[in-house]
Amino acid sequence: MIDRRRWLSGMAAAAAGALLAGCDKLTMNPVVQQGLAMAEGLTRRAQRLVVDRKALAQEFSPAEISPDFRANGSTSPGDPAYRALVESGFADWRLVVDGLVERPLSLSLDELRAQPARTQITRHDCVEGWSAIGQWSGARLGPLLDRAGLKEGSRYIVFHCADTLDPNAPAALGRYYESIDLIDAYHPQSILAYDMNGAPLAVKHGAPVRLRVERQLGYKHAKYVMRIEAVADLAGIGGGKGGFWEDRGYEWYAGI
Ligand SMILES: Nc1nc2c(c(=O)[nH]1)N[C@H]1C(S)=C(S)[C@@H](COP(=O)(O)O)O[C@H]1N2
Ligand SMILES: [Mo]
Repeated sequence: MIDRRRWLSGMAAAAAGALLAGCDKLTMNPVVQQGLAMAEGLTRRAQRLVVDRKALAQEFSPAEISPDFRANGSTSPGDPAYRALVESGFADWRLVVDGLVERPLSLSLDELRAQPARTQITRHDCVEGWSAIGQWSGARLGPLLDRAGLKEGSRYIVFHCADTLDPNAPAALGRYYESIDLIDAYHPQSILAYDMNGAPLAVKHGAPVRLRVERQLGYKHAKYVMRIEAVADLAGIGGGKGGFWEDRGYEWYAGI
């Protein structure tokens, strides 16, 4: 099982690499994907990882919510612009949606809360080897992107965050950011969460808004989201690999 998982994650990395290299016509071809999944007699679960990107992540009952949900990575960003937002109770916070969109948006927290929403109880899996179950409520990403209107040619959604995780790196590389493709952006469980376990998101968990992208590992779930940018490719963003950790060697597609 361990070998299979390792093989699969290697394959996911290869597929992600090919995607980034622009070979999407091949890797997105269902026949090619089926063929890859059938090889080595993969289990149903493994096939799902490769073929069924639209399947829902498992949801849990309220009784299963973790009493202590660990906070990880940035937990109290010191960036002055972010501190000022915290002081004002996020009254001046705006979520910018721009890039390859017809109608750029700048939404207050109240406006975001008025968007089509979803609540889900899911398990967060960090690559460092811990998991926790929490309830998340937030604006569905798909309807938000439809409101902005994606332009033809947009293929990735980039999440720019407020926190500098690596103060020693040049500015463009020290700031946290993440990216997902349109399959995950339009996945029904992909939300911009503003509530956790029924209360407004705490600073340590990414206040006022963090991404939940439930089919992927923890580092994809960008906290402190300030700006959402639709792009054609990831080359010009940060270190060019699609995320803070990806720029440091992590896989871009971190499917669970
Ligand atoms: N902006 C930002 N988002 C981030 C991180 C971070 O350091 N900064 N850490 C990531 C990692 S590795 C994990 S496991 C989760 C942790 O979320 P939590 O603090 O709510 O547990 O956030 C992810 N999103
Ligand atoms: Mo993580």
